[in-house]
Amino acid sequence: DAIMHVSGTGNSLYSGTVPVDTTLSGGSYTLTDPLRGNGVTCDGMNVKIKCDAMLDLNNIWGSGVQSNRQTAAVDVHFGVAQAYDYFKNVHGRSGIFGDGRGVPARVHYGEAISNAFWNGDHLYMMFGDGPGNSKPLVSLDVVAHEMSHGVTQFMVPGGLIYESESGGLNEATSDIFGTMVEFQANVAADRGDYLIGEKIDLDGDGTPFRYMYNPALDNVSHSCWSAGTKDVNTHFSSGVGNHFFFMLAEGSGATAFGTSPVCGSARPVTGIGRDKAAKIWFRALDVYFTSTTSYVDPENPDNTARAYTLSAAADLYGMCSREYKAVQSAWNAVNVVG
Ligand code: ASN
Ligand code: ZN
Ligand code: CA
Repeated sequence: DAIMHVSGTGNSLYSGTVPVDTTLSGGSYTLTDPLRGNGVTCDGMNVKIKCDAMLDLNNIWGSGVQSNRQTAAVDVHFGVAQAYDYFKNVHGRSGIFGDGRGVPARVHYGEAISNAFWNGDHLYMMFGDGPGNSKPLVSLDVVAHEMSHGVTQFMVPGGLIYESESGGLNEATSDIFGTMVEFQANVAADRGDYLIGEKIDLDGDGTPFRYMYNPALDNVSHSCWSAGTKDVNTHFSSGVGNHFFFMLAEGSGATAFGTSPVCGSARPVTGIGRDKAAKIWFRALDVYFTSTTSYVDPENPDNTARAYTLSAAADLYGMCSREYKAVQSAWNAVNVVG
């Protein structure tokens, strides 16, 4: 049979009606994306041990309602495509491996799992259906967050070790690019913001998983670096990197996306825009980061995110640039001082 690429239509849970790139094979369409390395979205069937192909006869996927198994799959297939395109078009990186190959994404993974993951051993993403299998963790920012873990693993030599401050930087990287993808996709139902997982509303009270402009708003994340930052969960120490990125992009104080307080008596920060901030972060990661890079390391002061983002800013904009100075001020504003 001829195998061909087809543009389908998806009715997602969180992003409204979206395009989905599919493959026609043997009379059925499948969620295999030939434009992005044949990445497949498959149905984990609410177990952990398998993932079945999803098939459709008219290439119109999902209904916008969770009870239709295709609906959450549309969010994942679309989200992975948006993330893939973001890394390729903005940063020149072709997928997780940099060689154009896609990776599988397992939707309906396990039974009522309130989480989503990147599996760095078996190399696939997986997305749980949430409490009571009713709130799938498949919003655009979360899907792009998980794919970004894969990019980090293969872009930084040895990955960015998932513990201590390097783990916090790993998490921050996924929140940063997850957010950049959300802005880039510019979906009417899910415009860009600096909240993570706000569409999922897992707690049912309208709160997101994380707040990049003021991470401590969740009562557990660190907005400001301290000696104890290395000892907390990577999703909480990511706050320092998220807060840095927010202020570098948007500035401190009152902004269109929330009020971002500087730490201690730091000077206010004037943002340089999110596109430049993301260029700096990506280049630091791509060219300079090592597997043990941290926020602050008195024994190895060169192996820090501050030093590497400054090198990246110098490469891109020059050492006398306002961008370089903004990187300095934004780190100062999260208590990572030079
Ligand atoms: N959702 C989490 C994440 O991607 C899963 C984990 O803790 N690794 O960060
Ligand atoms: Zn993560
Ligand atoms: Ca968001």
